[in-house]
Amino acid sequence: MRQLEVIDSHTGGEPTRLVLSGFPALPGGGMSDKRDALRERHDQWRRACLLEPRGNDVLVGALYCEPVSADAACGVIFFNNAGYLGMCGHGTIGLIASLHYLGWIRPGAHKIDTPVGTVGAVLHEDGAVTLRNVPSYRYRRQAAVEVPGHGTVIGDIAWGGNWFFLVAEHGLSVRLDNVEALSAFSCATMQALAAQGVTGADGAPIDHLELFADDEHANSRNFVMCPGKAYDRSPCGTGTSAKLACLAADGKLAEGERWVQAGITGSRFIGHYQREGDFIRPYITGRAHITARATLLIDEEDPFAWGI
Ligand code: PYC
Repeated sequence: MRQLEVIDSHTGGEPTRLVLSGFPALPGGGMSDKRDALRERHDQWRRACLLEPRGNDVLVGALYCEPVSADAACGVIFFNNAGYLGMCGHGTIGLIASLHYLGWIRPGAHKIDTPVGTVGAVLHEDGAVTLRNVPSYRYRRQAAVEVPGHGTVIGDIAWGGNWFFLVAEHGLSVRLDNVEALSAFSCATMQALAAQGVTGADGAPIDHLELFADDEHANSRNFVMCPGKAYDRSPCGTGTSAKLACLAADGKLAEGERWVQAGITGSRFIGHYQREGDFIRPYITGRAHITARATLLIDEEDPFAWGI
């Protein structure tokens, strides 16, 4: 049997499966080279780890790697049911909580290498984690897309470690009892963005969509659709970063001012930003809980050994 050592956690309801060992060694001097090697040569390991029968569509994987920069605690490659993520905010919070659970790190500041750059994370004494995300920015304001069955949908396009389309006007109730309609609308809009060539910078596909509504206990509530058609149970760290970039660009949130972002399940991230030239530097605070430590077994004779 092949064996994968994993630690599962959730951050505001969104699960992360941290893979400690069992994946093949990845060549390359940088995290994006390693991510490309995993995608091009060893994708079956992502599938075995995350897809049924061992996983499910909601799980986000985090492959623990040796650091590539001198002062980082580790490197990480994030992936999900559909492929690979640039960055993952809830996943970084889950990674830090898992490393703390293992006794590998102590409260304090840590650096983590990702395929889209090195991020920072402070593990607080009370277990909360503050992510210092990659520089983020709004790329386009109020871009239009024609969505079959829904008409013209307007949204901002922003980078927060992944590409997001952020929609304020959608006419839908952003509540947990409406996730079917929210998911259908989000998937249709993402398909329309791709079909109509509405992209991030340099033609990068927009693979996350964010819908907003008011919230009684936060500045805003969101619903985030991820690539792979699973919605984020947390407020989404990279999505909250993209939101902060749009608020900053609109002059609606000052540098250092606190923003409370609720997700569709009611969990919350606290954000603020610092200006860095044309970019903002987002800081996102959340909390993760460990749910399992396990050895996944892969039996080569199992017809579903490498996922469904
Ligand atoms: O928290 O950044 C995030 C994230 C991305 C996809 C799922 N969660």
